[in-house]
Amino acid sequence: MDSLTLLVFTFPAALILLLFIWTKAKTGGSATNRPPGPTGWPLVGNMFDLGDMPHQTMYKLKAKYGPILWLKLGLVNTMVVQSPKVAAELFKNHDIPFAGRKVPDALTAFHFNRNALGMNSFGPYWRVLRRIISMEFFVNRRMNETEDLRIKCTDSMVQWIEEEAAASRANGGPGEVQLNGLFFRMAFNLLANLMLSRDLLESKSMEGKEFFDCLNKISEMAGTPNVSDFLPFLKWLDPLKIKRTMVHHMSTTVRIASKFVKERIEEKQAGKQRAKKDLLDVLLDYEGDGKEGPDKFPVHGVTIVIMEMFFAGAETTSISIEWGLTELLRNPHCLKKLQEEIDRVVGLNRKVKESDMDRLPYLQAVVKETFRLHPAIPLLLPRNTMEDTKFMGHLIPKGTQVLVNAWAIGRDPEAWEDPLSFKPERFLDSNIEFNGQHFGLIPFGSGRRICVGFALAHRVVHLELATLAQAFDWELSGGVTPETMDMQEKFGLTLRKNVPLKAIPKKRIP
Ligand code: HEM
Ligand SMILES: *[C@@H]1O[C@H](CO)[C@@H](O)[C@H](O)[C@H]1NC(C)=O
Ligand SMILES: CC(=O)N[C@H]1CO[C@H](CO)[C@@H](O)[C@@H]1O
Repeated sequence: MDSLTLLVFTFPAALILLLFIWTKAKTGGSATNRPPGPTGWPLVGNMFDLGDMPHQTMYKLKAKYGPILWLKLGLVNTMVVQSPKVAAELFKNHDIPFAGRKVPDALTAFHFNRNALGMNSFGPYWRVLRRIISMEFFVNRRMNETEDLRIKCTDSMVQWIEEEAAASRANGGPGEVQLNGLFFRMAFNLLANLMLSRDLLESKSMEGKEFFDCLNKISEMAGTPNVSDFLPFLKWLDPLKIKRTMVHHMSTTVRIASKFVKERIEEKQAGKQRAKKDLLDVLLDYEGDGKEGPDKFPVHGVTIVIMEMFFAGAETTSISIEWGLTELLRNPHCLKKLQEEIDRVVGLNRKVKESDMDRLPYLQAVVKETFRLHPAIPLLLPRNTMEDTKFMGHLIPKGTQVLVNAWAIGRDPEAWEDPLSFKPERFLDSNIEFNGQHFGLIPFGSGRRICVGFALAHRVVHLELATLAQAFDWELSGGVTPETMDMQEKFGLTLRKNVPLKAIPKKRIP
């Protein structure tokens, strides 16, 4: 019997048995001083109550149980934070006890979790790695130096869009372009330039393409939660073959990434220096102070961090751009207002650049409104409670998984007027930012574990949306109208658009 068959047979049998015993375990409630939550089934808890849109189900449960929800996902105690007030309490007053990470089983392959920044436990290794990456790479000074790379990758994206439109017309089509893949390519290409000083897409070698394909697959898989994450005793079965498939793609990615790292080490040994340090230089040049963290980052560790930046940055950035453009097409008056602003401030004779952003308040409002309704990682990255913690009158045991429903918080009717409508105007007279200081808008999280790539993502999303609005007028095709556009989501670690956005670009600038 293979493991799947075994699962299929043993699972229902166990369930039926437990139904007979009929002891619906009470998971929430005051007896244990846990937050309130729905009663769970024995063993599986609330795992199958959440459906395929867990963020939406949790949001609905808020009406009944309030802003702190207690769930049992298999054997994993889970606390879900669903209002700005509770998020503020968590990040401002209890950040450290909740600063660990819950690691999905699939990400233990290749010790990914022990080497990556985002999956590492809270401690000296994480702290040193985080400090180096944020102070020596994602700082504004360094980001300023790499604007030319973002402009180059943006130009390529515009060119790909034109080429695809032309190809469609050449085939007798309307000139329609499916955009998600092009946005992902742009983000991937940019990360390769910034992290590795390599143009992986344009190089003739197969490596770039192989790397791209594997990353694409892994990003997809990392989001599928799996039975063994919640019922750890099934781990050895690897019920859905997640880990095995993951390991396969991951080993290719590790192989290619470690080759890049080794080549760089050889270059350094040969005394070659580059004018601008990329992330790989920053990681390899690091030397510890002997007080905290390692003396050097191990080669495997560097390889994993480089890979991680691609997972963390490519898909999040590209789906945010897709959702943003989708909202602009669904609300044509917003696109028009944005284009008027850009025409007034920048004009049509030159391209938008990063230093224009301060003078484009409506663009900034569009980006905020996009992040409010479509946070790329709807439940943020799962935190792990490092010690028994008293939180707002509840006792949260060590090992509890903490999810922050940024999607629900962005739609909280107490925090937002008319929360379901896309209205960038709401931000024009407000000082709300998404930098983790305003708890009604936390697409990048907050506290010590806030997104380390924030500065980059901030620049890229503004620049791309501005460019897409400046360079093109957009039309829908195939009988789709702004009113009938499909807005369904597809849940994973990231929140994708279920039906990819397609539109016809009409060139505005000569
Ligand atoms: C629109 C784009 C992005 C969004 C919405 C986003 C969102 C997030 C969120 C919600 C977290 C978890 C925060 C928490 O636990 O409180 C996170 C962490 C992280 N992000 Fe991003 N991110 C984006 C782009 C990027 C980029 C471009 C990079 C790097 C190139 C990046 C690298 C990371 C890393 C390494 C972490 C883990 C940090 C840690 O655990 O210490 N992200 N991001
Ligand atoms: C980065 O560039 C912007 C303008 O493009 C400038 O205002 C800012 O001072 C620069 N920051 C640093 C740290 O160099
Ligand atoms: C909970 C669960 O079973 N999640 C996913 C596990 O992986 C498979 C295949 O990747 C998905 O189809 C399941 O939804």
